[in-house]
Amino acid sequence: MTAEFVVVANRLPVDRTTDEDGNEAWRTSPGGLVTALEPVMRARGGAWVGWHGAPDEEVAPFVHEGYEVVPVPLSGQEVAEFYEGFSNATLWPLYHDTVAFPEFHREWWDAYVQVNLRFAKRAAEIASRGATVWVQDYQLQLVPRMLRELRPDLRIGFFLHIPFPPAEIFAQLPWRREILEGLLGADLVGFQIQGGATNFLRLVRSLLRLPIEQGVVRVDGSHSSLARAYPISIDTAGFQALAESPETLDEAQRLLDDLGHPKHVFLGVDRLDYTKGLRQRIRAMGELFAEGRLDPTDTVFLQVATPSRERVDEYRRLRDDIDLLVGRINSQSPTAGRPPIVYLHRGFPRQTMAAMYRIADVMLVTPLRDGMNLVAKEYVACHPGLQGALVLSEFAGAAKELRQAYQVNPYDLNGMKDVFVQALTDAPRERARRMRSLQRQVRTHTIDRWATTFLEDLSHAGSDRNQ
Ligand code: GDG
Repeated sequence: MTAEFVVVANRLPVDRTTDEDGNEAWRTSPGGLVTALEPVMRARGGAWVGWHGAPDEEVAPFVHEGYEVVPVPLSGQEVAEFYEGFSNATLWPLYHDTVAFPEFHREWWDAYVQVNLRFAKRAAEIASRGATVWVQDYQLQLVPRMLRELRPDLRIGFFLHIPFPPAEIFAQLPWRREILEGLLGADLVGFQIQGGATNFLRLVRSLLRLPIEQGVVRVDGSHSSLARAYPISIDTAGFQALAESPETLDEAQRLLDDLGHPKHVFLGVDRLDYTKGLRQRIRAMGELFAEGRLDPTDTVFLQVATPSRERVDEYRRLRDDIDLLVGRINSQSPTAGRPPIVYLHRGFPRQTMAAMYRIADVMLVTPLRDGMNLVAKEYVACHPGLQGALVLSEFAGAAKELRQAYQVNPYDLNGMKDVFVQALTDAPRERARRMRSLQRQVRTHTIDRWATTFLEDLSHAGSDRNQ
């Protein structure tokens, strides 16, 4: 089997499930990258190369939703060193403004190189002559160059879903040159916002001393690489249709019944990750309840935290911290009924998420740093009418587009508290004005447009082919 269009990502877009009779099946998995790219694959077909999620196991390729799924094996040690180590305990905190301390270990780096090479080789095997290969995200930054060396006939794109940090932070990385050179193997390197592209180009100039003109890096005599921003989005119409389906309406009703029909609902939906600003958000809400600025008898704060990376130490600590914080706030509530914070540490079907977005009067999206943040856009797509309110951190990529959200600095607790209350109490006309503008943005800038624009630019970018 070969394919003309290949996506390469650390994880496959499917999770294995086993039913009561022991039958195995594959189900589309949650997460930002998958939410964004799965509709693109369904529409275009091709192959998706990635790890299937279980260590020390070879899985044969199979077809899912009309495209080919090509599993890449990882050993238990590679999961620990490449995935949990270098990807999630070195690069993830480093690229998110060092909001947690990045760890540098040489053996993690060795595993990163080894696994990147395996992904590059697998993609090289299945890409047809002159094919387009689209490599995704921070776990695979060496793949573009490795792939170009294996297969100079390919058109290679790369998209980084997380922020690309300022030079002062990136420069800490002992392997900074290798990463930059790895990315420059692509004909087109995409970032969420222009700031990421600018940071990258500045580093290329200062560390590699390569000539750059209008975002195009001349890498060598035959290859150049364009760096540009492509803000990612969602399947807006799909989310809207889901939110309006009779099943979702029923589910929203059930949710309100369970919550005891509060007058006001605040909502947070995040992977349980230290970049998402959960500690600060929960403290701010806790203080508002404690000070009586929000009344726990008629207001609830529903916070979903999807389990994530539970084998990485920093994530375990975060989980404990949040349990403690929520427990403390709820235990001090003056009322005996439903607690002010309903905290759910588990994943939900997409339909339940849509029902939650429907019933939320105020959506709290307050990351300390975030590449884009799709939850903010999903809320705008799903919440009916014009009376919802989106509170959005200025440090999320989405803040560059969703200008009319109630923007906050998540490090400023008092400022955040004021805006949380303002978002709830502003005049209906003001809320409608903001919401109308957000809806216009999310309806015109869809995932389809994102993918089409990137792939169209990729078809013109880069090297002279030697086919
Ligand atoms: C990375 C970047 C960038 C969450 N819990 C459940 C669930 N989700 C879905 C949400 C949303 C997605 O996962 C999360 O996307 P985000 O963008 O908010 O965040 P990351 O996972 O950190 O994504 C981010 C993104 O990549 C895309 O480029 O925006 O900045 O960090 O779609 O709805 N979905 C379901 N159940 C859950 O419990 N079904």
